[in-house]
Amino acid sequence: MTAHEYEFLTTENIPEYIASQPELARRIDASNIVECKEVGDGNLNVVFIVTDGNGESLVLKQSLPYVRMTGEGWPMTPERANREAYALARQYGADPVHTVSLFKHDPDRYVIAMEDLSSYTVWRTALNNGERHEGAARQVGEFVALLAFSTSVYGMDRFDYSQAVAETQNPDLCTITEDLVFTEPAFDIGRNEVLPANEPDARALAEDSVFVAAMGQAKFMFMTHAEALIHGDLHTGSVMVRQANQGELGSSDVRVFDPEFAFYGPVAFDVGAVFANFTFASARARALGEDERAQWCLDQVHELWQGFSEAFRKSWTIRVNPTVWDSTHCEWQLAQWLRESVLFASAKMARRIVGAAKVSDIQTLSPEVREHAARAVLRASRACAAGWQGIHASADFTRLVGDELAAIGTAR
Ligand code: SR1
Ligand code: MG
Repeated sequence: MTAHEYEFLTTENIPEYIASQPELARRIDASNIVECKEVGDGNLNVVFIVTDGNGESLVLKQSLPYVRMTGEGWPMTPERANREAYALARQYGADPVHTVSLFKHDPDRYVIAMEDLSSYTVWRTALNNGERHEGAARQVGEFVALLAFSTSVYGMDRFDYSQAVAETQNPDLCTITEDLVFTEPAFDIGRNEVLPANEPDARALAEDSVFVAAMGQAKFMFMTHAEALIHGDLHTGSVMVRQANQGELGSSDVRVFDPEFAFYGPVAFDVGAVFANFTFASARARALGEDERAQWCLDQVHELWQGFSEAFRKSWTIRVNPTVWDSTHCEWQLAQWLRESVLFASAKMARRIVGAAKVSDIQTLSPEVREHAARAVLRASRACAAGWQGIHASADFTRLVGDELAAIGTAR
């Protein structure tokens, strides 16, 4: 018997599983399940949406003892379900409006049950379809700020902070990030892949000593800067959006999910990850000749940063110790995080173009178009690696990246 022997969920055994879990059987009629579909489109887990005859539904997510993307050849601790359950609870405490509700955590079968967000769309899919969810970027910025503040020493007791750092160690999943995001873009161990036309671009990236040095700095920060509980994999595929039913015209509902990579790390890692994902969306639009939309996608960087910095400044009024952490320190911290976000964005851009786990924004472009988009993103990544320390405003990032993406237009 291996350390991780447990029964996997299947469409056949899910009714019995729900019947055995009182917290779930209260929410959905296990004797009258009318639909059970596997919808997981991530790289790691299986995800089912289960619906009963009364229209009640929930989501069951189970961690497998390996990486789903590759199969059993890449073993991976299913304990990640436990990390995710912990993080969801903390995120709910920090920002319930933007967090998916956790119904039940089963540490024996590595299952978490959550609310069904079928009325939402994965943000990456929405962006790929050309949709604009106004206000969504700002709300993601608010989410990151509320989580960062409330789980850092600015917002919590220092003894509780130490305990939280200890409780959230997540070395298996952090190692994936350290390898795939920071090391492998420049040091291929056989998992990288690009179009033949982009091979010179990938080579130039790997031979760029400024990029390599920047990745060394980013990786060290990632491994040692236990600033706050971070989501750890905050891309546009980890956010659900929908048009708000009420409120301002054009406003959006936003929910963040999938925090299995959560741990105490650098706050800017989450911010930079989303900056990079707006860059993919913008590169896609540029490559498709939609220049005005490309600008809108990049403008979301500014929106996110506004949401983040405003929410952080607002939280600052209730910091636990205002002595040396005065308003000067708050502005210093925000300026530092903005620069670091650009550094982390650089890493995230490169990894999704050359590395093992790619993004549909770029991959669903025809090879003739993709070649130009991929090249531009790699150039943007290198520009960020060279220029991150000189960033003073979010507009500096959009200018830096925008100039590289504009080259796609001339290449068409
Ligand atoms: C082996 S897991 C590959 C990637 O999928 C996740 O979404 C993370 O981004 C990870 O790096
Ligand atoms: Mg994920």
